[in-house]
Amino acid sequence: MRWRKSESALEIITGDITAQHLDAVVNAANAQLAPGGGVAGAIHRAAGPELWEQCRTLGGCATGEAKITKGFALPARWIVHTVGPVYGRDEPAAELLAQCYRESLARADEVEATAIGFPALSTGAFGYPLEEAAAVALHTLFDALPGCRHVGLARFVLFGERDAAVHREVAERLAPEQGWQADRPTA
Ligand code: AR6
Repeated sequence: MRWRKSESALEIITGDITAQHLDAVVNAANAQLAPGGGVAGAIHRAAGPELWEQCRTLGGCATGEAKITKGFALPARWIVHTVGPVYGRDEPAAELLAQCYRESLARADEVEATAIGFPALSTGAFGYPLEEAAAVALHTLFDALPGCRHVGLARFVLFGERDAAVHREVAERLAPEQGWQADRPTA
């Protein structure tokens, strides 16, 4: 499913973030930018040990910030590492989560990436309820994408059909309020 607003597009698909052939993919990182479980584990495994070599030079990452590295063995040229809020601990959670999406877009835009893939940040180990997180994420991307100089496509890559369905429902609700249109394929 795809939505459009002038030159910008947003897609929601099921898949594996590490397999995306996009300029940049986002890592749901930890504060040390170390290999962990979930998305971070998958990205470090697929990118190879050179990723940790670069990450360890970056001095960690605060909640809501984003830092960029090369993609190494990933199909993506860049990896944007951002640390989402731990639900129930890091406050204000919605603001911090929105900041992760805005900062990730900003890092990708700085290196002139034109397409970026996002996992559902904070919704795994960090415990953010999926539908609440989807509303924050989609509202933020619908708001910030048209302001990017280079990034024209944001693709949400969800691990399961249920997660994708929740994101599609939230997007259907928010898109018209934010001036985005569903891009339905013509037969
Ligand atoms: N592609 C797409 N989505 C995935 C993939 C994948 N390969 N793997 C998992 N997901 P999480 P967080 C989904 O836990 O909540 C790590 O240990 C997953 O089903 O990766 O931000 C880090 O080191 C879930 O819906 O991220 C941090 O310490 C979503 O991606 C901590 O977990 C996010 O799950 C970060 O926790």
